[in-house]
Amino acid sequence: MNLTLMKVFSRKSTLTLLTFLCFFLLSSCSSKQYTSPADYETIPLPQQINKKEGKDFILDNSTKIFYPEENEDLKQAASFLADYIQQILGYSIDITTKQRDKNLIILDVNFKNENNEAYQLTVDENNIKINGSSPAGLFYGMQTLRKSLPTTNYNVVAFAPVEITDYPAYKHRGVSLDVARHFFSADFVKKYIDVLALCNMNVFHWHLTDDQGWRIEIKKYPKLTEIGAYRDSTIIGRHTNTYKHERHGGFYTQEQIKEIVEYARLRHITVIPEIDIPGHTLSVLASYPELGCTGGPYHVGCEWGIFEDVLCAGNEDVFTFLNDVFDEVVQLFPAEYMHIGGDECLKNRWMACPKCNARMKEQNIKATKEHTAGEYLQSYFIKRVEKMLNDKGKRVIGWDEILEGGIAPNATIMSWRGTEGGIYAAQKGHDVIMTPEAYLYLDYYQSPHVDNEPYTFGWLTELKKVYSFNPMPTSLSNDDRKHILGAQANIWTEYMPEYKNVEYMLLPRMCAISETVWTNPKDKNYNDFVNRLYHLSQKFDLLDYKNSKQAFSTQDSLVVDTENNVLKLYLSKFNSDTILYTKNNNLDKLQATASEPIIIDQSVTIAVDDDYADDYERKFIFNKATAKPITLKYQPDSRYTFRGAEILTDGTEGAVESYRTGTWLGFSNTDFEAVIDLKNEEYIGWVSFNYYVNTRGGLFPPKSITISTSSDNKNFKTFYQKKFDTVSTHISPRINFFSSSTIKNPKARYVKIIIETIHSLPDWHEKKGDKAYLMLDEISIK
Ligand code: TNX
Repeated sequence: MNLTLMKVFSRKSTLTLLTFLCFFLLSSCSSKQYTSPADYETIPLPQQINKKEGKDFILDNSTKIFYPEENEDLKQAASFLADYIQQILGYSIDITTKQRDKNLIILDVNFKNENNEAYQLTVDENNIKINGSSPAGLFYGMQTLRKSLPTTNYNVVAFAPVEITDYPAYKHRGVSLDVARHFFSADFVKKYIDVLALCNMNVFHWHLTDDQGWRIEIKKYPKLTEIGAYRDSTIIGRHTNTYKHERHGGFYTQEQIKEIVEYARLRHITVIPEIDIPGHTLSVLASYPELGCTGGPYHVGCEWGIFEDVLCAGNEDVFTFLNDVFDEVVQLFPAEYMHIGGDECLKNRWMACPKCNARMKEQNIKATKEHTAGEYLQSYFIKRVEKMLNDKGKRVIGWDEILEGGIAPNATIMSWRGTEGGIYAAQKGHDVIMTPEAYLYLDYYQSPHVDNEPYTFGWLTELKKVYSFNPMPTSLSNDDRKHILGAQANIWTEYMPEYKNVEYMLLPRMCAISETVWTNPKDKNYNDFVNRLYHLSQKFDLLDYKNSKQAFSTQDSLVVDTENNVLKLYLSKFNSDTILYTKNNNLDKLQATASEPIIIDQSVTIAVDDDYADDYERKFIFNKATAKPITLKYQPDSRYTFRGAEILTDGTEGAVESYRTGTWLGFSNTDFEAVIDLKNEEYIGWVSFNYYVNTRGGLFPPKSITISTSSDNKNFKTFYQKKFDTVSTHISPRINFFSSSTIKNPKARYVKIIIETIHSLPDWHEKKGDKAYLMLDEISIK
């Protein structure tokens, strides 16, 4: 088992599984009946929950699900509901078309509401009634009922009398899955759809093609799947230049696709396929090299990122090809929309290609102040494909890059590089789906303890941040607001080799998005959400979905107190005011509260054990620089600033797996100069720190390091200087430790560190001239 997987199949999940097994065994051995209450406060939180007076409705195996005869939709719904109850409570209940006075769960679809996904769920002593404004509305009512069941496998459930009226805030409630970077079986796709349904999501955006694999059978172009669906090897990690030499791939036959689309339809989920063009198409070019600008040879992508080779915009055969492909695609997907990608298309090949140049001449394309000629050519390309699809009766969605060079007349925008593109498009009268990467990309880390997590592309998007997103920009006029159709969570699978990785990254963060697109924003409350999530999380366990327990684990926040030169560690937990922790794995348990910090003034490891959630452990290394004031002459890069300079002296070593989650400070295009005030004259033995090197990612070692000391912060005396050799070939990702030699005349109050950097990437680098970064952490003075 590789490391990523080992982390996914953690000790905790084995424990959870064992707990459930015990429950099943115990409850099947004993004849005793337990009653436990249903809990309507689930996720997404229903719009209105009105408690009523009266006795509880008791659900047991004598309860029946009733639907009016000869209604196929309701018959289907009844069978789903029976399955759901069986999955959670462990026993089956009957379905009937015969009315009776009592002990029924009545399904119906005549609830009058202007929202066509609304439902009302009423419970009284005699019956439960779920009444949808449509079969979809009924379906969501059933999801609420299903999520309200206790997970502890009790035999009997007591439903308090209630009237729940519920409907979604947005009509596009999407989740994507990238099956191109890693291929997942049709069975897993169904399991994925199931959990979307559980959380009231209604769009499954299926990213079917990319550089690293073409996953949809196209009968007219068999090489797309014979060649384009497989790659010979896969890069290990990021920028490592080392590969796993194993063929990877697969595709879905048209029959499988039809089956999945139908499977989703029954669960009121629309499948929108994405055929990503004109960039992200190496898998097409490997299959049909004549569709590229250079003619190849090409091969299916074995690493991640963006590639120069894209579909030729000057070759008519490309448009014939796309027309044929879409002829088949539109037959398979009844959705109103087709997603045509349009993201991250490099223009280098087009600019050097005679056919593309002829096309630009024919179209009278010239660069302007606003856009490059390449962007106008991309706009031409997208507009042509949009027309092609409009003629086939479909509307198109594209990533926000399709705004560049002029938006296709009827296109809907998926705003991913932020919300600005979406705002602009809405103001221009286009529909928009919000999916800003900083909030809704679920391929980023969800826990700050990144070295204990499965490897990702970097960045930190904790549950709380996902939850905080509001799809409706305040800057939009009332009139333009109608263009915001909703929001979407995206799962890109570069670093998710196994389906368990996908589940873990999706859950529970998708739940936060589900509440965002469903519930009234004024009813959203993060702490309340986490409490409700705790119950839902147990359902994920029961249904065998790997999910992160980070939100239930010990949360911390660190204050670097440069007045008193101590670190203050605040611990908190969602369901308890006090926390028992240990120091240095000592057996003694100490008590912390959310308002009283643990004061740290020496090296120590703080740990908290947890039964259900992740254990907590944080190591602090104290030295003379820790918690001392530090001032920077040049500011860090805005993307790598996080908490600012204090990161360098907060007693916390930078993470090994990622420099993007707030434990490293990054500088670009500038030198580094810092002064640390030790507050008193101190003996200084030596100065050390780490720097992260990853030349393919733009992270370079210093050019030189100079260290000087002073007693008055004015006159500094240099005691150490080192020049580094020029880097002239790539260095794989690593953390380098730097330490000065011992200082001769050691007593001083101020320590200055100057690091010269290369500022921009050297000529030999693929991205020459781009910003070069210096990534630093934890300065130590001993
Ligand atoms: C950007 S989102 C991409 C994807 C990557 C993703 C990784 C978008 C339109 N393009 O191709 O998988 O970043 O986070």
